[in-house]
Formats: sequence, structure tokens, C-alpha cells
Amino acid sequence: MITGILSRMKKAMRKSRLNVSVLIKTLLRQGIPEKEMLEEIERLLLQADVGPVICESVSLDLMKEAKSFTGEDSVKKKLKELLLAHFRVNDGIRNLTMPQGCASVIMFVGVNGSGKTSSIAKIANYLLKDGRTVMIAGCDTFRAAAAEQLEFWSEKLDIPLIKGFSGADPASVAFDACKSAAAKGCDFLLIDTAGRQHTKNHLMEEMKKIKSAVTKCGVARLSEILLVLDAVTGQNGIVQAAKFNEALCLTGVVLSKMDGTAKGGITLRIEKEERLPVKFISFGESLDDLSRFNPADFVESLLMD
Ligand SMILES: Nc1nc2c(ncn2[C@@H]2O[C@H](COP(=O)(O)OP(=O)(O)O)[C@@H](O)[C@H]2O)c(=O)[nH]1
Ligand SMILES: [Mg+2]
Repeated sequence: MITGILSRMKKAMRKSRLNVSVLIKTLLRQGIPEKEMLEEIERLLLQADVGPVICESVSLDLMKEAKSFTGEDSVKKKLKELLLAHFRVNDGIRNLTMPQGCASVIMFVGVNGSGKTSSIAKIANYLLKDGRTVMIAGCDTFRAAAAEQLEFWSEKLDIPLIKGFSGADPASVAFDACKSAAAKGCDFLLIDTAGRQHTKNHLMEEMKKIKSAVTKCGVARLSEILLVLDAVTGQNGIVQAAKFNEALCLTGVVLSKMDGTAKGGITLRIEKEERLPVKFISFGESLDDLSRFNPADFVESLLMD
């Protein structure tokens, strides 16, 4: 990761950052009763929302080492190591599936306001910079504002947009978009979807229909279904991830609004508890406020200097 992004990420994530100085002082203060020490470590980790399972494991491991810590650096190094150990190791799992002879379709799902449309714009920007050709499709045909927002981004990024008329069947818009992306020879088709139930059908049913339309189109390949999660939602994000994953078999997560939360630790929980790779994080409203997710950089940003 370029240093520029790491320092912007650190700045954006300041609310989530663990004030390790307290923790370090606690761990270096010999003779402190064990129970008190454990409580102090747990309090700090829980603040960042890493969840009880990881919290317990990390704090117990830190306790075990407490006597061998010689100074600030040794505590920090161990803490980083322990947090990092909870991420999935194979970095390949965080790569986007690349197009293989036909357009690669990425469907973005998630509740209203989670950051789907903005993430699509940011990821389109990221792919364009990588030399890829991109098309976007608006399958939230219910909200007029949804189409307007996509129009804005398609003009700004100068990429084609396929959208249906108001009230059109989202699955047929997705189907047409696949045909169009194939005809134009686009590398990626990014599909925006609705986040709120607005018909008799359940939201998940609508998502399944879009998924099935893309799978059946025959000219493009559904390579990813990414859940966009607002990091601010904390614990509720885990519940959302479980629901969407069960219905759609997600391939990964985009965590948005990392700049607005003190709960960046949710990243660990998604990977550990839901077994979903976090592929991107966004930490601001501008197009460049997005980064591929890298656990080592994330842990680095999570700990205060
Ligand atoms: N601060 C901040 N705001 C964000 C981020 N991602 C999205 N937003 C804002 O969150 C709001 C909802 O985003 P939007 O993409 O429209 O969500 P959607 O309903 O899921 O499509 C918008 O005002 C975005 O500008 C982020 O990473 N940081
Ligand atoms: Mg939207």
C-alpha cells in the first residue's frame, strides 16, 4: 500500500484507534493484580468492537506474555501479531475475480444508506486507474434519487450507465446490462441494487432474481457479490452479513465509513465469525477514499503511535 494511503487511513480511522499507551502502561506495570490487568485489556479491545471472542483470546495471550515485556515496542509488536493472527492469511482471497474472456459482473448489495452507490463509484475509479473498462448498472429502479446519483458518477467518471425506467424489473435491467457490457467488451460491470424492500417481494428475493438473471445471461460472468456494510453499525453489521450471506452466498465485503466509526474492529469479526474476506474499505466521501483491504496496514492503523 502506498504510504500516502496508509497515513490517510490512519487519520480517517482516528476514532477507532486504540489508545495503546494505557494498555502498555498496564502491561508494563508489574505486580498489578491479574484480574485487573485482564479487565483493563478487555475494556480497551471491546471499545474498538473486536467482539468478545477475539477480545478474550487476545487479552489472555497478552497476559501470558506480560512478564516478558521489556518496553513499549515489545508490547506493541505482540499486540499487532495477536490481532493479525485473527485475519485470514491467504491474501489472494481479497483479490477481485478478474475477467476471463467475458465481462466480470460484480453485484453490490446491502441495506439502504450503507454506501453501495458511493462504493461503486470508488471501485469504478479504482478499476479505471488500473486500466480496466467499466460499465455500471442501476437496478434500484424504485428510488429516482438512486438513478440520479449513478448518473452523476457515470458522467464524472465518463463510463457508460445502464438503468431501467422508474419501476422497471431490476432483474431485467441487470440482464440487459450484461448484454450491453458484453457487446461493448467491458471488463467489469458493477451492479447497484436497492437496499429497501419496496414491493410485496422481500428484498432478498429481489436480490436472488438479479443474481439469477446475471447467471443466466450467458454473455457475462457473475464473479462477485459484495456486501457493502456501514462500519458505523457495529454489531448489527454482523447480523446483516449473516443474512445476506445465507441468501446470496457472498464473495466478500466492502466496509464503508471507516472514518466515522470507533468500531473498526468489526473488520476482524466479519473475517473471523462470518468467514467473509473484507476486500475494500472506504474512509471518506471522495473517490480516492478507498483502499484494497490489507490486514497488516489495518492493524497498524488501529494502534495509536
Ligand atoms: N464519511 C463517509 N461517508 C460515506 C462513505 N461511504 C458513503 N458515505 C456517505 O453515506 C451516504 C450513503 O451512501 P450511498 O452510497 O448513497 O448508500 P446506498 O444507499 O447504500 O447506495 C452518502 O451520503 C455517502 O456520501 C465513507 O466511507 N465515509
Ligand atoms: Mg444507492
